[in-house]
Amino acid sequence: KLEPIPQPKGLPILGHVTSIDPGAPIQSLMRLARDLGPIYRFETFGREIIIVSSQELTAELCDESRFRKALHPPLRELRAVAKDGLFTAYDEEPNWGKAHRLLMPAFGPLGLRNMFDRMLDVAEQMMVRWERFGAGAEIDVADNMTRLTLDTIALCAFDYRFNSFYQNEMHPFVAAMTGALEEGADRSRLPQGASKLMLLRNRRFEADTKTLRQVADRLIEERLGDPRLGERGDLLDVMLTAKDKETGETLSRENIGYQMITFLVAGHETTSGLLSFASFLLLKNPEVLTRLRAHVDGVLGGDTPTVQHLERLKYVEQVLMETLRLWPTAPAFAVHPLQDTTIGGKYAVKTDDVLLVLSPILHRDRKVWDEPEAFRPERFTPENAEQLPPHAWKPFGNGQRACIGRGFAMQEATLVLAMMLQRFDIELVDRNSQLVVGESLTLKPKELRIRARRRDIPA
Ligand code: MNH
Repeated sequence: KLEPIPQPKGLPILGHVTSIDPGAPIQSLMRLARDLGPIYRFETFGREIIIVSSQELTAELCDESRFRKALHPPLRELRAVAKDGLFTAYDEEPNWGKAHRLLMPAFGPLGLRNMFDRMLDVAEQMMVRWERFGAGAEIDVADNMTRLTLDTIALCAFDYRFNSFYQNEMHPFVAAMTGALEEGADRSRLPQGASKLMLLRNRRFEADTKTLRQVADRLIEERLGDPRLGERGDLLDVMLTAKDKETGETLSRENIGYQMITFLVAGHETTSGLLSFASFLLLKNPEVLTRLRAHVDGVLGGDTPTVQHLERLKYVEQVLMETLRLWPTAPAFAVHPLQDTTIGGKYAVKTDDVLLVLSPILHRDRKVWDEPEAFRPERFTPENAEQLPPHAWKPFGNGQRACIGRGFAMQEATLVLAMMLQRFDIELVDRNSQLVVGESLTLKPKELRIRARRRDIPA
């Protein structure tokens, strides 16, 4: 009783490439999922992936005794800059396990607590900047949030200041990173080998990769020569000094460089997108905004936030979780079957198939969420969240390969959103503006402009 996996009608040779908008591949896949249902086979330039987007099928794919992480095409391209760094490593590469074991504690509760003051430092810089702009200025939310999250990860992880709020032009590292990411994304859509012919682009890609590497190497050099090496206990200290218990080994210099690039890439665009989408959704849902404001005032009053406050900012967390439901900023993750198998009771899949979970559609599964398009943070009160079927909400991926920075991202985003509401009344510059979602490796709102007026902070 096997059935073929549905597929869109496509021209031979070109495959289904015509259904994909190269500027918005994820949104194209979302449209196809709406047409074709919770599983479909998709082919472009001889590369084939299977797109999955129901809770039932996703729950099967999240069973780690049957499936393991695959690198989907854009991730494979990212290996050019991040090699066997945590995000782009294959499970069986020894550096994955080593780095995972070494770094887990640094991203755990104690590690995050140690990072709090630095997160606050950068958040404060953005708040001061907005105050100085004044109530009339138009603030590009995604741009500000990207400066914030990049500065935060660099300061917390390596004690390095990009000082993005103090310059118009971002650090050369940022241009190099954006360039490399865009080239990677383009390459993943081209026929295999085509990019090899494009000399100019190749040269730029190589230059960008080299810039990333040089920034990482310089930071490593500086830290190794620092008499306080090992005393800060930040991620760089851990990587340079800690020994993996299982192998007794430290990470190699080369791999540390890849981890640093990984943290900077993985650690900023996603959180920046989250904060930007949250701002937009709040501005379009004034009842939620009002409720959130009251909650924040109740917890913080006029105080400077502390770690203790964060634990009590539960509604902020629910707002962020609901934001990640509608707009998971890392919108997909992929797996391979460990053995040839059948899913959904009727679809045959093989070990070399790439199965892509498309989270924005998964998160709108009508069997799980009523009125899936509605922005309702109450879905994530502990009582309601408990009722959800397994694997219905997967913005941070799955299992042992799930996001190591989840706690980091939630702590940072909770702090920043709470401070924003504590200090400012915000409004859209254009009340009628509709959401335009931009895509790179991640999703983020485009052209989102707000005004921020300083509030009188309650005593
Ligand atoms: Mn993050 C893996 C989403 C913030 C570092 N992250 C993943 C995966 C998703 C993801 C999804 C799994 C990808 C896959 O299976 O192929 N991450 C997010 C989201 C946010 C986020 C939605 C913010 C919101 N991530 C962060 C931050 C950091 C970080 C912040 C670092 C400070 N993420 C990682 C790393 C991995 C990862 C490292 C790879 C973990 C592993 O495979 O061991």
